[in-house]
Amino acid sequence: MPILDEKLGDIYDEVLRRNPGEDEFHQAVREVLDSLGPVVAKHPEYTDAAVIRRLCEPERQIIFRVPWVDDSGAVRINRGFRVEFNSALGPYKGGLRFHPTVYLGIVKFLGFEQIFKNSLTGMPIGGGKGGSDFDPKGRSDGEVMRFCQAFMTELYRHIGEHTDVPAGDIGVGGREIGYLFGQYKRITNRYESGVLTGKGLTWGGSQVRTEATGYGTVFFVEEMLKVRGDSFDGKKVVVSGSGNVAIYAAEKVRQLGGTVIACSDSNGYVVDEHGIDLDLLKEVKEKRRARISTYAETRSGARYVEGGSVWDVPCDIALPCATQNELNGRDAAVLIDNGCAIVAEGANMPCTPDAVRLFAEAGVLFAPGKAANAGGVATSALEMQQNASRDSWSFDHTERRLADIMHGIHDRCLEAADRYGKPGNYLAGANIAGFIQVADAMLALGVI
Ligand code: NDP
Ligand code: 2IT
Repeated sequence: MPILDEKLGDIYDEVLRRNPGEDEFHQAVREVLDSLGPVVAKHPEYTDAAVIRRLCEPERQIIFRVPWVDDSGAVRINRGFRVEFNSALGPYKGGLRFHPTVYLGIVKFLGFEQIFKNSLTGMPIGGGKGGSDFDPKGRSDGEVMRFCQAFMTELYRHIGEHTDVPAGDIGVGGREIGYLFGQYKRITNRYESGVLTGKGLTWGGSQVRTEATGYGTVFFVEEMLKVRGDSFDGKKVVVSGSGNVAIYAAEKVRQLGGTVIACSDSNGYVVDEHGIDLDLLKEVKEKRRARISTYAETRSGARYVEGGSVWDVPCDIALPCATQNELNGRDAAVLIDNGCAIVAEGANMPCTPDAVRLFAEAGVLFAPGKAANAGGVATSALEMQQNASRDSWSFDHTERRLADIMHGIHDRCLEAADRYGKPGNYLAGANIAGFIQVADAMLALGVI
């Protein structure tokens, strides 16, 4: 790890001390601080007004009990979280994650990342994140509905279209947003569309929100390629995961002329040299909610590998779209040996610090999640815009807006990287550009 300058080192030590055991949060803070040396050197006002210290402390952290009744009549207890991290730029905005690994450290890392990501979009949204250690796998529709209702029965008092606007993340998609919105509406007796994003198209949702994160990641990579006079045409791409982000990243890669030859879930991966069949993938994952192994059972020529690492599959472009720390130093070394030229994070913090360092040393272009996956939350902000004006836009119009936003984020990263002496470094550029906008807003709003 690079050595932090003295002021930033003290701030990092304080974060470690104040937040014991929250490894993912430490990692996310460290990654941002590693980029801010040249910024604080030029702008002492940020450290003088304790902007970075304030940024590292969430404005509000809510932890609550979620009791619900399963199909056998047994009472179950889960833990719910909402971390309202920073509202300098707008209402707290960020997804809800339902996964058994969720604890405060995960929610805080995601909420912290979200501040800079949302700032980079240029839209008026603050940063927050929430979720629960509830595991939706194997649960019936009725159980998921009762869980969502119990979760919202506490959450509703903390959110609102001008306060805090949750959306989906791992384990939370259109079905869950529906149950959550239904319960919010029932408790408050208000049809407040802008309180959640990722809603269904017939009741206030936006075109392209489902596709937005995956499409946006691929639009970002398209810009990286364009700058180098290249395109997706003929490129072999590996995508990890097979959820919302992975599926729509794969769809846009195919539309742009690339071939996605592998994807995965937490049990294993499939390789399909002819290109992943997206209709089949959607049928298996979105409709049947089955495992990725089912894909290989149905598709001739596809191979399923139980366990192992999807990054062993040789490719030109790697898109990690599953979860944090899913691509480690070993995986990075294999990708580099196999000639991979670009890695873009569709997921939040999927590459470990070791992997990121190896990519930099090997000259592999690396797009950090807070830039590359910002298309999801940006389209959420477009959904809020449509809700506020009681309008609904066409698919084409919304997709063009998304493409423009990703183009803008790409250029903002490069411009900030250049200005602070790190030309071509998307990681530094994303951290610096995201930070400066929110830091300037915090200075303007005074000590609050
Ligand atoms: P989904 O729940 O739709 O899909 C998650 C995918 O990742 C599944 O294939 C899942 O496999 C796999 N996965 C999850 N946890 C693990 C794990 N511990 N080890 C291996 N594989 C795992 O989630 P999304 O596609 O929405 O989210 C994927 C990533 O993208 C997350 O990092 C999320 O934070 C990020 N993201 C999502 C956005 C969105 O709009 N949805 C926006 C920006 C970022 P399995 O089924 O086996 O669990
Ligand atoms: O990580 C993310 O940006 C998301 N899960 C989407 C958040 C949102 O509010 O759309």
